Amino acid sequence: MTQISLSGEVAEAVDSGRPVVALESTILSHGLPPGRNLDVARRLEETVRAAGAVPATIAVLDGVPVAGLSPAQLDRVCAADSGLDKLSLRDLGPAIGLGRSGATTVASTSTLAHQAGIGVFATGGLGGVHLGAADSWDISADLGVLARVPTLVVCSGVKSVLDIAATLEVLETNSVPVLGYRTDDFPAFYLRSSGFPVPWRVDDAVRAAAVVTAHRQYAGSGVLLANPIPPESEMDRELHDRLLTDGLELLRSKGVHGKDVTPVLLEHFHTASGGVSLDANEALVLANAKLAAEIAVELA
Ligand code: PSU
Ligand code: MN
Repeated sequence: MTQISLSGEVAEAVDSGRPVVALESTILSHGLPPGRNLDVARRLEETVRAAGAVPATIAVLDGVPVAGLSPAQLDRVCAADSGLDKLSLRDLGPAIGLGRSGATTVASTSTLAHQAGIGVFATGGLGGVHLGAADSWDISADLGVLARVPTLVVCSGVKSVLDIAATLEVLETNSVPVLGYRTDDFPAFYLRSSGFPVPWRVDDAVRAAAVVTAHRQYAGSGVLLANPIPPESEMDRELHDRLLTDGLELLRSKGVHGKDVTPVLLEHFHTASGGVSLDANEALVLANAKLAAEIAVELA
C-alpha cells in the first residue's frame, strides 16, 4: 500500500508531538500564477515557521503522496509547465494507482494530513455549494471531507461565487462547527463579511484550540475556523461585485463546469482586477497560515 511520504523534518515533528501545519498545493498550481505562486509558497512556509510550527505542504508526485515538499518539489509544483492535475479526494486513488502527479485540494489535503498525523491545515478558500446546485448538483467534496475527517481547517470562508447560505447549511447538517475568528460574520474570501452569521466565535488561538480539543471528543468531523481577510487587504466591494458578475457570465458563456470553475474564476479575478485580487489572496492565506500555526502550537 502506498503510504504518505513525510519529509524528515515533518516526520520528526509528528513523532515528537511538535506543532505542524498542513498546506495545500492546489492554491499554488491552480489558484495563483506561476512565479507568484512560488513566492507565496515560500512565504507561507516562513510564516508557519515564524509562529513556531513546521510547515507540511502536501501534493502527489509520481504516484506518491508527499507531506513536506522539498525546495525542488515546491519548484516543481509551482512551475508554469508543471501540468499538475487538480486532485480532490476522488482523484487520489487513481493518481496514486496510476503513478501520476497532482496538486491537492482541501478535501484531499485534509485527508492526507490526517493520515500523516497532522491535525491543523491552513488554506485560502473552502469549496462549497455552487449557486444553482439544485440543478447542477455541484457541491464541493471539501464539505463531505469536513464531515468525516477531524482536521481543523483555517480559511477565509468561501468565495461569493458560491451559495454561502447553502454551504453553511450543509456544514451544519454534517456537524461541522464553524467558528468566526474575531468576527460574528462568515467571511466571503475577498470580503470580510458575507452577510451570514457564524454560529460560534473565538477571539484567540487558545480558545480555538480548546474548541478543537473538545469537539474531537464528541465527533469525528472537522472544524472550520473562518478568519476574515485582513482589513487593509479587503477588496473594494463594488470592484468585487463587478468582477463576480462578469466572472459568472464568463463561466456561462464558456460552458465551464465541475473542477474548472474555481481556477477559471480565480484567473478572471486576477486579470480583470490588474492583480488586486492576487494581493488580497496572498494576504488572506498568509494570515490563515499564521493563525493555524498559533493554534497548532496551543494544541501541541
Ligand atoms: N478557493 C479558492 N482558491 C482555491 C480553491 C478554492 O479561493 O484554489 C481550491 C481549493 O483547493 C479547494 C478547491 O479545495 O478549489 C475546491 O474545488 P471544487 O469546488 O472543485 O471542489
Ligand atoms: Mn465542484
